Amino acid sequence: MTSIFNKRFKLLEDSHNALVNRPNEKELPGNGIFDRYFNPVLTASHVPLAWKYDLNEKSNPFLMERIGINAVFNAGAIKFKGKYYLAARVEGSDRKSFFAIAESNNGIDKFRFWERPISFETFANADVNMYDMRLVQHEDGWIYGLFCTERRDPEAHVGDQTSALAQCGIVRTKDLKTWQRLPDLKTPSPQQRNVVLHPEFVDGKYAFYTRPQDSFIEAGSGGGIGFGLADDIENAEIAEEKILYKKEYHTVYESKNGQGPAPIKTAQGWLHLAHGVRNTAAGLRYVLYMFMTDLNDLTKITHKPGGYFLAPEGIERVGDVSNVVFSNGWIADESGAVFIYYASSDTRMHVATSSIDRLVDYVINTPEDGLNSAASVKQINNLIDRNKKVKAESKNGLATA
Ligand code: M1P
Repeated sequence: MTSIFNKRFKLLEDSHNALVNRPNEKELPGNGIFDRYFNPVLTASHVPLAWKYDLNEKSNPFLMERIGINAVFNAGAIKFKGKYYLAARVEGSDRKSFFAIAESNNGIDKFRFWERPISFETFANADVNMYDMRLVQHEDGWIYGLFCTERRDPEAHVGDQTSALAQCGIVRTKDLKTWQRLPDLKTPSPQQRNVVLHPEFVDGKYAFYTRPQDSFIEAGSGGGIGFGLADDIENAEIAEEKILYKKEYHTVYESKNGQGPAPIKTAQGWLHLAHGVRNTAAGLRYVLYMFMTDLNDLTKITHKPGGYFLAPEGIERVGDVSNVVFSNGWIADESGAVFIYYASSDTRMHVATSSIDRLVDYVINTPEDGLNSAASVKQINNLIDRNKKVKAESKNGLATA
Protein backbone atom coordinates (compact mmCIF):
# COMPACT_ATOMS: atom_id res chain seq x y z
CA MET A 1 0.00 0.00 0.00
CA THR A 2 1.28 3.51 -0.85
CA SER A 3 2.17 5.41 2.29
CA ILE A 4 0.78 8.85 3.18
CA PHE A 5 4.29 10.17 2.66
CA ASN A 6 4.61 8.76 -0.86
CA LYS A 7 1.13 9.90 -1.92
CA ARG A 8 1.76 13.41 -0.67
CA PHE A 9 5.24 13.53 -2.15
CA LYS A 10 3.89 12.72 -5.61
CA LEU A 11 1.14 15.34 -5.32
CA LEU A 12 3.56 18.00 -4.10
CA GLU A 13 6.17 17.22 -6.71
CA ASP A 14 3.64 17.15 -9.58
CA SER A 15 2.09 20.47 -8.61
CA HIS A 16 5.48 22.11 -8.07
CA ASN A 17 6.73 20.90 -11.46
CA ALA A 18 3.54 22.09 -13.16
CA LEU A 19 3.96 25.53 -11.55
CA VAL A 20 7.63 26.07 -12.40
CA ASN A 21 7.16 24.82 -15.99
CA ARG A 22 4.03 26.91 -16.64
CA PRO A 23 4.30 29.13 -19.72
CA ASN A 24 3.29 32.79 -19.50
CA GLU A 25 1.31 34.87 -21.95
CA LYS A 26 0.75 38.57 -22.57
CA GLU A 27 -2.54 40.12 -21.56
CA LEU A 28 -3.55 41.99 -24.71
CA PRO A 29 -4.31 44.66 -25.87
CA GLY A 30 -2.67 46.48 -22.91
CA ASN A 31 -2.10 50.24 -22.85
CA GLY A 32 0.59 50.40 -25.55
CA ILE A 33 3.19 51.45 -22.95
CA PHE A 34 3.87 47.99 -21.50
CA ASP A 35 2.33 44.53 -21.55
CA ARG A 36 1.23 42.68 -18.46
CA TYR A 37 1.29 38.86 -18.29
CA PHE A 38 -1.38 36.47 -17.04
CA ASN A 39 0.73 34.62 -14.47
CA PRO A 40 3.00 35.86 -11.73
CA VAL A 41 6.63 34.89 -12.36
CA LEU A 42 7.44 33.94 -8.77
CA THR A 43 5.28 33.06 -5.76
CA ALA A 44 5.82 31.43 -2.37
CA SER A 45 4.91 28.12 -4.05
CA HIS A 46 7.91 28.41 -6.38
CA VAL A 47 10.43 27.76 -3.59
CA PRO A 48 11.93 24.26 -3.75
CA LEU A 49 10.19 21.59 -1.67
CA ALA A 50 13.49 20.88 0.10
CA TRP A 51 13.33 24.35 1.74
CA LYS A 52 10.05 23.51 3.46
CA TYR A 53 9.76 19.78 3.92
CA ASP A 54 11.82 17.19 5.73
CA LEU A 55 11.82 14.68 2.86
CA ASN A 56 12.69 11.70 5.05
CA GLU A 57 9.68 9.42 5.55
CA LYS A 58 11.05 8.18 8.88
CA SER A 59 11.29 11.60 10.51
CA ASN A 60 8.31 13.13 8.64
CA PRO A 61 5.78 10.34 7.95
CA PHE A 62 2.94 12.82 7.28
CA LEU A 63 5.13 14.89 4.99
CA MET A 64 4.28 18.06 6.87
CA GLU A 65 5.79 21.45 6.15
CA ARG A 66 8.49 22.07 8.74
CA ILE A 67 9.37 25.58 7.56
CA GLY A 68 6.78 27.98 6.15
CA ILE A 69 7.38 30.43 3.32
CA ASN A 70 4.95 33.33 3.35
CA ALA A 71 5.74 35.39 0.25
CA VAL A 72 8.20 36.02 -2.57
CA PHE A 73 8.37 39.63 -3.76
CA ASN A 74 10.47 42.79 -4.34
CA ALA A 75 13.19 41.20 -6.49
CA GLY A 76 16.34 42.77 -7.91
CA ALA A 77 17.03 41.73 -11.52
CA ILE A 78 19.96 41.26 -13.85
CA LYS A 79 20.78 39.59 -17.16
CA PHE A 80 23.98 37.64 -16.76
CA LYS A 81 25.65 35.33 -19.27
CA GLY A 82 22.48 35.20 -21.40
CA LYS A 83 20.02 34.35 -18.59
CA TYR A 84 17.55 36.40 -16.58
CA TYR A 85 18.06 36.38 -12.82
CA LEU A 86 15.92 37.65 -9.99
CA ALA A 87 17.30 38.18 -6.48
CA ALA A 88 13.95 37.79 -4.75
CA ARG A 89 12.93 38.80 -1.27
CA VAL A 90 11.72 35.56 0.28
CA GLU A 91 9.77 36.01 3.49
CA GLY A 92 9.35 33.08 5.85
CA SER A 93 6.30 32.52 8.01
CA ASP A 94 8.50 33.88 10.85
CA ARG A 95 8.45 37.30 9.07
CA LYS A 96 12.18 37.26 8.38
CA SER A 97 13.17 38.02 4.81
CA PHE A 98 16.24 36.81 2.96
CA PHE A 99 17.39 36.70 -0.66
CA ALA A 100 17.34 33.90 -3.20
CA ILE A 101 18.26 33.73 -6.86
CA ALA A 102 15.77 32.40 -9.43
CA GLU A 103 16.70 32.02 -13.10
CA SER A 104 14.82 31.88 -16.40
CA ASN A 105 15.88 31.51 -20.01
CA ASN A 106 13.46 34.09 -21.40
CA GLY A 107 12.68 36.44 -18.49
CA ILE A 108 8.93 35.89 -18.59
CA ASP A 109 8.34 32.36 -17.33
CA LYS A 110 9.81 29.15 -15.90
CA PHE A 111 11.78 30.93 -13.19
CA ARG A 112 13.42 28.36 -10.92
CA PHE A 113 15.12 29.01 -7.61
CA TRP A 114 18.66 27.83 -7.17
CA GLU A 115 19.27 25.06 -4.66
CA ARG A 116 19.93 27.38 -1.71
CA PRO A 117 19.15 30.97 -0.70
CA ILE A 118 21.96 33.55 -0.83
CA SER A 119 24.24 33.62 2.23
CA PHE A 120 26.68 36.31 3.19
CA GLU A 121 28.44 37.60 6.26
CA THR A 122 26.46 39.34 8.97
CA PHE A 123 28.15 41.72 11.37
CA ALA A 124 28.31 41.45 15.17
CA ASN A 125 25.12 43.50 15.34
CA ALA A 126 23.23 41.04 13.11
CA ASP A 127 20.63 42.32 10.66
CA VAL A 128 17.24 41.36 12.14
CA ASN A 129 15.63 41.65 8.75
CA MET A 130 16.91 42.36 5.24
CA TYR A 131 14.98 43.06 2.09
CA ASP A 132 14.58 44.66 -1.34
CA MET A 133 17.92 44.05 -3.03
CA ARG A 134 18.82 46.20 -6.04
CA LEU A 135 21.30 44.43 -8.35
CA VAL A 136 23.61 46.69 -10.34
CA GLN A 137 26.38 45.82 -12.78
CA HIS A 138 28.79 48.65 -11.96
CA GLU A 139 31.45 49.88 -14.36
CA ASP A 140 34.08 48.92 -11.73
CA GLY A 141 33.45 45.27 -12.76
CA TRP A 142 31.47 44.09 -9.69
CA ILE A 143 27.78 43.26 -9.47
CA TYR A 144 26.49 45.04 -6.36
CA GLY A 145 23.46 44.17 -4.27
CA LEU A 146 22.17 47.06 -2.16
CA PHE A 147 19.46 46.16 0.32
CA CYS A 148 17.66 47.43 3.36
CA THR A 149 18.99 46.13 6.67
CA GLU A 150 16.79 46.60 9.72
CA ARG A 151 17.30 46.31 13.45
CA ARG A 152 15.10 47.29 16.37
CA ASP A 153 15.44 50.98 17.13
CA PRO A 154 17.67 51.12 20.24
CA GLU A 155 15.85 54.32 21.30
CA ALA A 156 12.42 52.63 21.27
CA HIS A 157 10.81 52.22 24.71
CA VAL A 158 10.19 48.71 25.97
CA GLY A 159 6.51 48.73 24.98
CA ASP A 160 7.40 49.58 21.38
CA GLN A 161 8.42 46.41 19.59
CA THR A 162 7.83 47.76 16.08
CA SER A 163 10.12 50.76 15.59
CA ALA A 164 13.00 49.85 13.34
CA LEU A 165 16.22 51.50 12.24
CA ALA A 166 16.65 50.95 8.51
CA GLN A 167 19.98 51.37 6.75
CA CYS A 168 21.56 50.32 3.47
CA GLY A 169 23.57 47.08 3.38
CA ILE A 170 26.01 46.40 0.52
CA VAL A 171 27.22 43.10 -0.93
CA ARG A 172 29.06 42.38 -4.16
CA THR A 173 29.71 39.41 -6.39
CA LYS A 174 31.17 38.41 -9.73
CA ASP A 175 29.06 35.27 -10.24
CA LEU A 176 25.84 35.72 -8.19
CA LYS A 177 27.05 32.78 -6.06
CA THR A 178 29.77 34.10 -3.76
CA TRP A 179 28.89 37.37 -2.07
CA GLN A 180 31.27 39.72 -0.26
CA ARG A 181 29.70 41.89 2.44
CA LEU A 182 30.93 45.47 2.66
CA PRO A 183 30.28 47.89 5.54
CA ASP A 184 26.81 49.46 5.47
CA LEU A 185 26.47 52.81 3.73
CA LYS A 186 26.86 55.82 6.03
CA THR A 187 24.68 58.87 5.36
CA PRO A 188 23.55 61.87 7.41
CA SER A 189 20.01 60.43 7.56
CA PRO A 190 18.67 58.42 10.53
CA GLN A 191 16.71 56.10 8.19
CA GLN A 192 17.54 54.83 4.71
CA ARG A 193 15.40 52.58 2.55
CA ASN A 194 15.40 52.22 -1.24
CA VAL A 195 19.08 53.05 -1.71
CA VAL A 196 20.31 52.33 -5.24
CA LEU A 197 23.81 52.42 -6.73
CA HIS A 198 24.17 54.25 -10.05
CA PRO A 199 25.91 51.96 -12.59
CA GLU A 200 28.57 54.51 -13.62
CA PHE A 201 31.13 56.57 -11.75
CA VAL A 202 30.34 60.27 -11.40
CA ASP A 203 33.50 62.41 -11.22
CA GLY A 204 35.36 59.23 -10.24
CA LYS A 205 32.98 58.61 -7.30
CA TYR A 206 30.27 56.08 -6.53
CA ALA A 207 26.84 57.67 -6.96
CA PHE A 208 23.82 56.65 -4.91
CA TYR A 209 20.09 57.34 -5.02
CA THR A 210 18.93 57.51 -1.40
CA ARG A 211 15.70 58.03 0.50
CA PRO A 212 16.37 59.97 3.68
CA GLN A 213 13.60 59.66 6.27
CA ASP A 214 13.23 60.24 10.00
CA SER A 215 10.90 57.25 10.37
CA PHE A 216 8.75 54.96 8.16
CA ILE A 217 6.59 57.93 7.07
CA GLU A 218 8.17 61.08 8.46
CA ALA A 219 10.54 62.71 6.01
CA GLY A 220 11.93 65.30 8.42
CA SER A 221 13.65 67.93 6.33
CA GLY A 222 11.60 67.49 3.15
CA GLY A 223 11.86 63.90 1.95
CA GLY A 224 11.96 62.43 -1.53
CA ILE A 225 14.49 60.62 -3.68
CA GLY A 226 17.95 61.84 -2.74
CA PHE A 227 21.32 61.71 -4.47
CA GLY A 228 24.80 61.58 -3.00
CA LEU A 229 28.40 60.65 -3.82
CA ALA A 230 30.90 58.48 -1.97
CA ASP A 231 34.66 58.34 -2.63
CA ASP A 232 34.96 54.67 -1.82
CA ILE A 233 32.63 51.66 -1.94
CA GLU A 234 34.54 49.59 0.62
CA ASN A 235 33.73 52.16 3.30
CA ALA A 236 30.98 54.08 1.57
CA GLU A 237 30.04 57.36 3.17
CA ILE A 238 27.83 60.10 1.72
CA ALA A 239 28.46 63.46 3.36
CA GLU A 240 25.63 65.33 1.64
CA GLU A 241 22.33 64.22 0.12
CA LYS A 242 20.56 66.39 -2.41
CA ILE A 243 16.83 65.78 -2.96
CA LEU A 244 16.29 65.26 -6.66
CA TYR A 245 12.60 64.20 -6.68
CA LYS A 246 10.56 65.58 -3.82
CA LYS A 247 7.17 64.59 -2.46
CA GLU A 248 4.37 66.84 -3.62
CA TYR A 249 0.85 67.69 -2.44
CA HIS A 250 -1.99 65.74 -4.10
CA THR A 251 0.18 63.60 -6.36
CA VAL A 252 0.72 59.84 -6.42
CA TYR A 253 3.85 60.45 -4.32
CA GLU A 254 2.42 62.81 -1.75
CA SER A 255 3.27 60.60 1.28
CA LYS A 256 6.62 59.25 0.14
CA ASN A 257 8.53 57.96 -2.86
CA GLY A 258 11.61 55.89 -3.56
CA GLN A 259 13.90 55.02 -6.44
CA GLY A 260 13.10 51.59 -7.94
CA PRO A 261 15.93 49.79 -9.73
CA ALA A 262 19.08 51.54 -11.04
CA PRO A 263 18.23 53.81 -13.99
CA ILE A 264 18.67 52.69 -17.61
CA LYS A 265 20.88 54.79 -19.90
CA THR A 266 19.30 55.84 -23.20
CA ALA A 267 20.35 58.29 -25.92
CA GLN A 268 17.83 60.83 -24.54
CA GLY A 269 18.67 60.52 -20.82
CA TRP A 270 18.52 58.17 -17.83
CA LEU A 271 15.17 56.37 -17.51
CA HIS A 272 14.02 56.00 -13.92
CA LEU A 273 11.36 53.81 -12.37
CA ALA A 274 10.22 54.74 -8.86
CA HIS A 275 7.38 54.09 -6.45
CA GLY A 276 5.03 56.70 -5.10
CA VAL A 277 2.87 56.37 -2.00
CA ARG A 278 -0.29 58.16 -0.99
CA ASN A 279 -2.52 57.67 1.99
CA THR A 280 -6.15 56.62 1.71
CA ALA A 281 -8.92 55.62 4.11
CA ALA A 282 -7.96 52.01 3.23
CA GLY A 283 -4.27 52.54 4.02
CA LEU A 284 -1.22 53.35 1.92
CA ARG A 285 -1.44 52.89 -1.84
CA TYR A 286 1.82 52.22 -3.72
CA VAL A 287 2.10 52.79 -7.48
CA LEU A 288 5.01 52.97 -9.92
CA TYR A 289 5.92 56.12 -11.80
CA MET A 290 8.72 57.12 -14.19
CA PHE A 291 10.95 60.09 -14.91
CA MET A 292 14.09 60.93 -16.88
CA THR A 293 17.30 62.65 -15.79
CA ASP A 294 19.96 64.44 -17.79
CA LEU A 295 22.83 62.35 -19.16
CA ASN A 296 25.43 64.78 -17.80
CA ASP A 297 23.71 66.01 -14.64
CA LEU A 298 22.07 63.15 -12.77
CA THR A 299 20.32 65.53 -10.40
CA LYS A 300 18.51 67.35 -13.22
CA ILE A 301 15.07 65.93 -14.07
CA THR A 302 14.39 66.49 -17.76
CA HIS A 303 11.02 64.71 -18.08
CA LYS A 304 8.36 64.11 -15.47
CA PRO A 305 5.29 62.29 -16.84
CA GLY A 306 2.29 62.96 -14.63
CA GLY A 307 0.44 60.28 -12.68
CA TYR A 308 1.30 56.64 -12.31
CA PHE A 309 2.95 54.35 -14.82
CA LEU A 310 1.66 51.11 -13.31
CA ALA A 311 -0.86 50.66 -10.49
CA PRO A 312 -2.21 47.51 -8.83
CA GLU A 313 -4.98 45.83 -10.85
CA GLY A 314 -7.24 42.83 -10.21
CA ILE A 315 -5.56 40.18 -8.07
CA GLU A 316 -2.50 42.45 -7.72
CA ARG A 317 -4.55 44.60 -5.35
CA VAL A 318 -4.82 41.82 -2.78
CA GLY A 319 -2.14 40.36 -0.54
CA ASP A 320 -0.30 40.76 2.74
CA VAL A 321 -0.03 44.52 2.24
CA SER A 322 -2.86 45.19 -0.20
CA ASN A 323 -2.99 47.91 -2.86
CA VAL A 324 0.78 47.91 -3.38
CA VAL A 325 2.99 47.54 -6.44
CA PHE A 326 6.72 47.85 -5.90
CA SER A 327 9.65 47.42 -8.27
CA ASN A 328 13.34 47.14 -7.52
CA GLY A 329 14.39 45.25 -10.65
CA TRP A 330 14.27 45.68 -14.41
CA ILE A 331 16.38 44.42 -17.28
CA ALA A 332 17.14 46.24 -20.53
CA ASP A 333 18.00 43.61 -23.08
CA GLU A 334 20.49 43.92 -25.97
CA SER A 335 17.44 43.79 -28.28
CA GLY A 336 15.98 46.98 -26.79
CA ALA A 337 13.33 45.04 -24.82
CA VAL A 338 12.76 46.01 -21.20
CA PHE A 339 11.58 43.49 -18.57
CA ILE A 340 9.96 45.27 -15.65
CA TYR A 341 9.75 43.05 -12.58
CA TYR A 342 7.25 44.23 -9.99
CA ALA A 343 5.71 42.77 -6.88
CA SER A 344 2.05 43.04 -5.98
CA SER A 345 0.80 43.59 -2.45
CA ASP A 346 4.04 42.34 -0.86
CA THR A 347 3.06 38.82 -1.93
CA ARG A 348 4.22 37.76 -5.42
CA MET A 349 6.33 38.81 -8.43
CA HIS A 350 5.13 39.73 -11.91
CA VAL A 351 6.74 40.82 -15.16
CA ALA A 352 5.64 43.51 -17.61
CA THR A 353 7.49 43.99 -20.89
CA SER A 354 8.13 47.09 -22.91
CA SER A 355 11.04 48.54 -24.89
CA ILE A 356 13.46 51.42 -24.53
CA ASP A 357 11.73 53.17 -27.46
CA ARG A 358 8.27 52.82 -25.88
CA LEU A 359 9.43 53.94 -22.44
CA VAL A 360 11.32 56.95 -23.81
CA ASP A 361 8.22 57.88 -25.83
CA TYR A 362 6.07 57.50 -22.69
CA VAL A 363 8.39 59.62 -20.56
CA ILE A 364 8.80 62.38 -23.14
CA ASN A 365 5.22 62.59 -24.42
CA THR A 366 3.09 62.05 -21.32
CA PRO A 367 1.98 65.45 -19.98
CA GLU A 368 3.33 66.52 -16.60
CA ASP A 369 1.06 66.61 -13.60
CA GLY A 370 -0.58 70.04 -13.79
CA LEU A 371 -1.13 69.89 -10.01
CA ASN A 372 -4.80 70.94 -10.19
CA SER A 373 -8.06 69.68 -11.70
CA ALA A 374 -8.44 72.53 -14.20
CA ALA A 375 -4.98 71.75 -15.61
CA SER A 376 -6.01 68.08 -16.04
CA VAL A 377 -9.14 69.12 -17.97
CA LYS A 378 -7.03 71.45 -20.12
CA GLN A 379 -4.68 68.57 -21.02
CA ILE A 380 -7.65 66.42 -22.09
CA ASN A 381 -9.12 69.27 -24.14
CA ASN A 382 -5.76 69.79 -25.87
CA LEU A 383 -5.72 66.13 -26.82
CA ILE A 384 -9.32 66.25 -28.08
CA ASP A 385 -8.47 69.33 -30.19
CA ARG A 386 -5.44 67.62 -31.72
CA ASN A 387 -7.50 64.49 -32.43
CA LYS A 388 -10.25 66.58 -34.08
CA LYS A 389 -7.62 68.25 -36.24
CA VAL A 390 -6.18 64.88 -37.29
CA LYS A 391 -9.68 63.62 -38.11
CA ALA A 392 -10.46 66.71 -40.18
CA GLU A 393 -7.13 66.46 -42.01
CA SER A 394 -7.66 62.80 -42.79
CA LYS A 395 -11.09 63.63 -44.23
CA ASN A 396 -9.40 66.20 -46.44
CA GLY A 397 -6.69 63.67 -47.29
CA LEU A 398 -4.02 65.71 -45.47
CA ALA A 399 -3.06 63.35 -42.63
CA THR A 400 -0.12 61.07 -43.16
CA ALA A 401 -0.33 57.46 -42.09
O1 M1P B 1 4.78 47.50 2.13
C1 M1P B 1 5.10 48.27 1.01
C2 M1P B 1 6.59 48.55 0.96
O2 M1P B 1 6.97 49.32 2.11
C3 M1P B 1 8.31 49.72 2.20
O3 M1P B 1 8.63 50.60 1.15
P1 M1P B 1 8.87 52.18 1.47
O4 M1P B 1 10.03 52.21 2.40
O5 M1P B 1 9.12 52.88 0.21
O6 M1P B 1 7.61 52.61 2.12
C4 M1P B 1 9.24 48.52 2.12
O7 M1P B 1 9.13 47.78 3.28
C5 M1P B 1 8.90 47.62 0.93
O8 M1P B 1 9.63 46.42 1.05
C6 M1P B 1 7.42 47.28 0.91
O9 M1P B 1 7.12 46.58 -0.29
